[in-house]
Amino acid sequence: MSEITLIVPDIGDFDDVEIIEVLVSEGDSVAVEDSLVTLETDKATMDIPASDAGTITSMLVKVGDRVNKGDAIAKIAASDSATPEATNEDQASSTTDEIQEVAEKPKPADAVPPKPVPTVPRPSPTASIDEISFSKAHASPSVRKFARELGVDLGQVTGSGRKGRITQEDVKGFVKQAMCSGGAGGLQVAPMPEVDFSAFGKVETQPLSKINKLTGQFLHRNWVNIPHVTQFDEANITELEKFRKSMVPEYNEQGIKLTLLAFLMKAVVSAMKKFPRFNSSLDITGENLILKHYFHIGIAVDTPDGLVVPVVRDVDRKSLIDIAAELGEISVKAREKKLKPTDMQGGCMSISSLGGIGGTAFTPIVNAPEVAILGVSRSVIKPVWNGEDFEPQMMLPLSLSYDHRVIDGADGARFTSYLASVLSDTRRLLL
Ligand code: CAO
Repeated sequence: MSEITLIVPDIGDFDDVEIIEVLVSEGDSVAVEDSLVTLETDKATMDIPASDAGTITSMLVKVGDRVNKGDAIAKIAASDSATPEATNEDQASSTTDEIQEVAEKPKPADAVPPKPVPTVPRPSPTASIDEISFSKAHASPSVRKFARELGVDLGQVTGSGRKGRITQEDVKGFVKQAMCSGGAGGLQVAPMPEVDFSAFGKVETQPLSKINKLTGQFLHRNWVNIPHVTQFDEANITELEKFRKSMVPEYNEQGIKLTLLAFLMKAVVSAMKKFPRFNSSLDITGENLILKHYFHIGIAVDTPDGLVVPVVRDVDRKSLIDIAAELGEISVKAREKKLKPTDMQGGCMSISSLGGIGGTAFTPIVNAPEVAILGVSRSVIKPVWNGEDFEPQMMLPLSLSYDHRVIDGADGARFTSYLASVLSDTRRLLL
């Protein structure tokens, strides 16, 4: 058995290309063409395949390293079927043709039938693969291949890698979740019956918008997978509204609409700092909490095509006025369909404000992988007992939904009580 060094082949005109994923480790057996590492250039990601088969004896690279043609990736003890006579030069002269670029063309659904995987019980992770969203998903060729083998629609998988890239672990986690929710002990629900509505009167069929379809899948997944609890509360915003309204004309002149939402975002961040579990996510195994030290807030925006949730970053470091200005910009961008996918990623907690529309309370669905969402309804003037009299006070209804796997009921109530106290006296934001 001979030792062979696996190297980076000819990767075209790229220099110093970063390794974003290492797909094998010491002791793994690899076959010829198995992917070893994933590289990312400005334009695409590419997998580097093994030129020989064998068992990896040492890995010579790690995530973050930058490599060029001819650099060593790993050493293997070549197996019998290997071709020991192949030299490094032979490997280096293999062309980029061998490397699958990420910009995979959509294929007809029957061109690449997902292989049945006996270990995954019915129902399969997805009923069918949406080829368009699959092709647009941000994932390396090896992850695409892996997803196809399991019949996973990458369009439905949330990426945990850099810039939202989907990793092999994300695909495994998706399958695991599908198994838990669909397998023995999981949800066993009868399918919806098909109804001929025209039998009861005149009807018309309207196709759902792309946003409606994507949001629908996402909300359904979150609703089914997350044990939701909604905590209701009220905040006395009489003083806050007096102050805000006194400032409105000054900022209107600068084209900035100083709405309640900017104050709410600041107050939510203050509460997240006090209760850090609200600024966390469960990892893909469901066994660890990832606590975040940044404060990005998603805002649900109602558009003619459906709901989108752009994210305002670093709310803790921005002034109320900067936040109000940014809110104005993202609302316009959302309604003009100018938001980029990255504008909607990285949120820590979301706010859904229906205050401009109406209602007294509602139960928003957690925007996973976040663990909580604050719903806000229309504020009303109510008589509030001050110990001696009833006083008219402006009360804001709060509806906080949270993931009960991460947040206890007591903490849910503490969070809204604290939030209400901050909103009733915004000087607390300075503390
Ligand atoms: N109580 C009473 N009035 C309120 C209010 C509240 N809680 N919140 C806002 N308002 C008022 C505003 O002051 C404004 O009044 P004027 O026009 O007289 O100034 C009016 O309602 C409209 O506000 P707005 O909608 O322009 O601004 P906003 O900052 O409150 O909200 C945005 C911005 C983008 C969140 C909102 O336009 C929107 O799209 N909301 C819908 C979100 C949604 O669909 N959520 C459902 C998701 S399902 O979970």
